[in-house]
Amino acid sequence: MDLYMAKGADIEDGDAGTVIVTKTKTVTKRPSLYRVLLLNDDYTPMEFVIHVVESFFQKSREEATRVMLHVHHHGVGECGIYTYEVAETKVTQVMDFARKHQHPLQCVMEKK
Ligand code: TYC
Repeated sequence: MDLYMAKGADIEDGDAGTVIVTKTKTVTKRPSLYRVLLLNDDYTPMEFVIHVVESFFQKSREEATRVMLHVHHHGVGECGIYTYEVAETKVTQVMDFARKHQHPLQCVMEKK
């Protein structure tokens, strides 16, 4: 659903001596949201995944442990919901960090 916001009246000077009043309507679209997901694998240490969730997704150690265990048991789990650019940045940060530490951890985003 689009949101319509009425802006103020614009006053333009048209033909000689004629004042034209126009109204501007701004259409504001709410940004699409994306889930950032972690995928399970058999090799990435649990402690590493907890650290990733804590440090890149601003979760408490308790919440990060809960997310890690959910992924471990169900194969996939949500770390957070963000606008496109933020979600993309999180995915890149996690993938770069996992590669740097030679873990096969996978992080993906999906449109809500
Ligand atoms: N399954 C991994 C293990 O037993 C732990 C793990 C959890 C790996 C979550 C990835 O996204 C993941 N060491």
